[in-house]
Amino acid sequence: QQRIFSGMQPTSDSLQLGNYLGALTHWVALQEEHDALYCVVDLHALTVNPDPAVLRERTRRTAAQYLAAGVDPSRSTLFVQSHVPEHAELAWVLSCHTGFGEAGRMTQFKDKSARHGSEGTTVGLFTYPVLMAADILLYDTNLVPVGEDQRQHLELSRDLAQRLNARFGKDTVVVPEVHIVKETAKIYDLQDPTAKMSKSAESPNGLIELLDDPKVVAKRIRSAVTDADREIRFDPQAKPGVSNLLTIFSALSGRSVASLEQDYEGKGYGDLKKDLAEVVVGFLTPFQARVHDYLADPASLDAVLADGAEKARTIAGVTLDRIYDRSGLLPRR
Ligand code: AQP
Repeated sequence: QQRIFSGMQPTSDSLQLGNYLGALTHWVALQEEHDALYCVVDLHALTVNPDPAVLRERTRRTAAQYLAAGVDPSRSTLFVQSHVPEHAELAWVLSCHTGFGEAGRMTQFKDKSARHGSEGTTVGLFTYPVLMAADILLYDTNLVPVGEDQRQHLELSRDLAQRLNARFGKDTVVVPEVHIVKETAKIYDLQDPTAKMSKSAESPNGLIELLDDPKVVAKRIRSAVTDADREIRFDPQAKPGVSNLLTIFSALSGRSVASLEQDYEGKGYGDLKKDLAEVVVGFLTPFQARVHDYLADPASLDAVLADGAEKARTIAGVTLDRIYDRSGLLPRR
């Protein structure tokens, strides 16, 4: 069986619809046929210096959202990154194989550091993609399901894997492949349909958070930016706002974009938005109820995570020992 690994940062109380459509729904589908590990990457969230109590709460909330989306702990290994110390240990080794200029070329770092300013930008934000490579390589991962924004980081993981294999022997680590589903690779902000929807968006108005009040979500969809034209047609270049709404509609309803275009021929943007709001709220309402059930029983949630960490460590330990050994570190006795 092919091995899958992916994770999300607990950087917000709620995941957003882009996280769900770009990654989480694919995780759920892939767990059927693969050996999957899904992680709440809390060490990554430290890069933006969160409040400690808030981070702890968000870590549980993120795990609860994975479960509510359908990640099944009897099929997949679900765990918290900091519970498996090998992630941080391998990140150090990989950072010694990463060029300074190479890390500096990461566009997410350039964007985020521009937002935080040079004093607000931590070294952790700079080395973030190296920790991500460690997350992936530790599990001899074959496939990494993510959204389009992670493509460049995945390329770095592949480069690092190839570098390790060239230096220490070709079976040192598995070179991972990226798994990006074209249709939902990038969900856009409702108010700025040229920017990706993001947990840390400056304004919440373009964002659909999975745990938002459904009334607020419906209102945000009704106020989504479209264009002056009246035609409901999928054309991301000319009509980014309408195309984004069609993508979301199609992904959540299972109806193809072509059939939606046909059904809405001659109708107005208001009709499309009203129906889409219903579809989104219809999805969110039971989802939120499931999240609240998981959060109402933190002891069981923590037990699932502890079990996942134990399983993950048995794989991670073997990989780390192999890489330490090939790097020339003296074995501990
Ligand atoms: N808008 C999006 N469309 C499709 N996929 C998306 N992803 C994120 N936004 C979209 C995918 O969701 C996963 C989340 O990864 P992350 O938590 O490491 O953070 P991120 O990629 O930086 O996502 P956010 O929501 O923008 O978080 P913040 O604001 O914390 O940086 C990844 O698979 C990502 O591709």
